[in-house]
Amino acid sequence: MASSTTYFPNVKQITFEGPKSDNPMAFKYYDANRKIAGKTLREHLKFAVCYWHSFCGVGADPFGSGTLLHKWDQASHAMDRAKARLDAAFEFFTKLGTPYYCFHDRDLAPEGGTVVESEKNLSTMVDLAKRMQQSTGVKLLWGTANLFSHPRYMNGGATNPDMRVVAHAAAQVHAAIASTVELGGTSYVFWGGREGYNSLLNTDMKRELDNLAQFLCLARDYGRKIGFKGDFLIEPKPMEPSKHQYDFDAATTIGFLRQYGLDKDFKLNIEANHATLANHTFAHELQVASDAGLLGSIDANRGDPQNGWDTDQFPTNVYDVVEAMLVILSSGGFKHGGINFDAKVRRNSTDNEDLFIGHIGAMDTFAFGLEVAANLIEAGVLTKIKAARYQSFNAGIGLEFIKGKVSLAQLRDYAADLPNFAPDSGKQELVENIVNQYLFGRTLT
Ligand code: XLS
Ligand code: NI
Ligand code: NI
Repeated sequence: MASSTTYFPNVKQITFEGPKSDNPMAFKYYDANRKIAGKTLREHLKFAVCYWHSFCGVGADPFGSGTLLHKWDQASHAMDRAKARLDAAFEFFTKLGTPYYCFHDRDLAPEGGTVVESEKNLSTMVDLAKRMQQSTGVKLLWGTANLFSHPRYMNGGATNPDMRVVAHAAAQVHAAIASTVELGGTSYVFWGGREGYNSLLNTDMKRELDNLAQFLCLARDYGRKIGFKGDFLIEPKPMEPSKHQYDFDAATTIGFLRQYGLDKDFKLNIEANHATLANHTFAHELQVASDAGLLGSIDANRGDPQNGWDTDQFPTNVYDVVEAMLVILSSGGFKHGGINFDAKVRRNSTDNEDLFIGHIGAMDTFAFGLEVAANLIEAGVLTKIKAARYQSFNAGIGLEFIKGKVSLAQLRDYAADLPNFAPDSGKQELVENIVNQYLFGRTLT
């Protein structure tokens, strides 16, 4: 294996220097060992680096080829490149100080000419990754199978109309779950980029959804059989690459999981940019998942408000992150999940250090967001205002209504007897100002 300074020679260990530091290569807020509400920031946030954007992406877009010429991509054999990439990845994780990473099977190891060859490539890389994990202490948060890049998946993976392709998808998931278990991953993700359709004229949607559920049952059973105790996660996204993806958003996915009885083993991995593509906010999707008891993990990034695709930018919008952390903390934080940066540097960010800078800013944003959210929760102002809005359900006919003890006719009679009254103010500006007050407070100290 290459020495640990081969790929990012100019970057030293990233450390916490505090809010006054001007060093772009240092944390301003993320102090991993600092405690907030009884837990360290490292434990609360459980940051993960994604393998695909960080080490496999080359900056290509539909109008131009790659701009990022990675040193680990130079060898002529795919397996040699995979090994170099693994070295680069672990050098990056350890210098940045992120405790976890995430991968697709094909990020870690190249596809071979046959199923057996692909499995062999993957298991060779899993052995090497396991050694790297042991020597660095970096852990796997989740693994997944890439069921969207290979041309055979052009009509879908688990929802493909052709049984032969479904079997190929199964072979990949079989190996990817085994690899995740072998590497101690605590979650396993399904993101269905091609599980959807482009035209109803040639698509039997019901059959495809039935098949998807059956496929997920088989994956679940296999995972449990080989000792996987973590969460299976579905990552909703409304579109791209399919015109209509089946896991459109959190509510759609929860309905699907409940319909097929999968909600005991499957939870959701909510991605910020997917939320906005579905015309929701990140916080909305988190709340929907949390209210269903199915918030598993998050893919942290941000989209661009002016365009409609998954730009996967690093999350720097403090306000959105405060709102997200309010939901995450209120729902008890992460158990098997964490915060995976499904984000990439821009195509024209070509310096070797830019990948660090993107992650540093994102980690600082979440550390700051966590603190503001924790302060807001501790102060209890928002909780009090929210509770007060519903106080009419705490007693009397409101409580009876909740308990199912009044009929529609009884409600009608109650309304008929009510004197005229002015509706209560929703106080939206007040709650928004309270959030800002907590944001201002932190930055002024
Ligand atoms: C794509 C998805 C993908 C998943 C993992 O939009 O975000 O990267 O997170 O397959
Ligand atoms: Ni994602
Ligand atoms: Ni995405």
